[in-house]
Amino acid sequence: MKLYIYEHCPFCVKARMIFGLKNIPIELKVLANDDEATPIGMVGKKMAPILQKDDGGYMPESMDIVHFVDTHYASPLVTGPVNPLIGKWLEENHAAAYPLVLPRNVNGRFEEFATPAARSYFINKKEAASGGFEELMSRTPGLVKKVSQQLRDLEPLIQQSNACNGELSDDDFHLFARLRSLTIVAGLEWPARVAGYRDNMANQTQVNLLTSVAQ
Ligand SMILES: N[C@@H](CCC(=O)N[C@@H](CS)C(=O)NCC(=O)O)C(=O)O
Repeated sequence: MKLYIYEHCPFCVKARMIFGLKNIPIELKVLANDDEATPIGMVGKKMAPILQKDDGGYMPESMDIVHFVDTHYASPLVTGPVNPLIGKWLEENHAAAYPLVLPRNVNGRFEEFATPAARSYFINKKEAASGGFEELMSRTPGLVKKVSQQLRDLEPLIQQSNACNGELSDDDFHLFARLRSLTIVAGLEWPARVAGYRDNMANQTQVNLLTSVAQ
């Protein structure tokens, strides 16, 4: 199987996680961010992640990929219940996390931005939708303070470092993908329990954190 991804993309992280957790070999193909033709040719839309299955067919949508792989390769692992409080935390965190992470992505040395054209494509598209990156960067101090408080609020919700609700569930895909994105932000305060979960999940899923390119 092949998984088409962008390295910065949290949805792609969710899809990558299930392969790491089940120790299933997967060929990762990083799409250039300005390559519209390849994903449109595969699924009719410019998006990632896209799984190319063993039968040659293509599957988009991160959580569909997670559930497909989980139920078709060895015994299912993602069997635990979700906690609505994790969903609520993710929703509330999004407004502060997104403007912190978005402008930093272009300086993350990701393969999808290897060419100036791919980098400009991303900047133009995202600035049109979310505002200028310079203005977003200027909001850093307040947003870092806010997200650091949210990470403190998250701490009591994490039951185990290998599954936030004690048994692996969809929540782990959404939560680890968000925490991994946040590791591109320098200066956040990570409570010990949240950092332990982040680091353990990175090991278990074989998905790299972004600490080395944090800004
Ligand atoms: N619901 C989709 C969302 C995927 C998604 O929004 N991916 C982004 C990349 S982070 C994308 O392809 N955006 C279009 C673009 O980059 O032009 C999923 O869960 O897989």
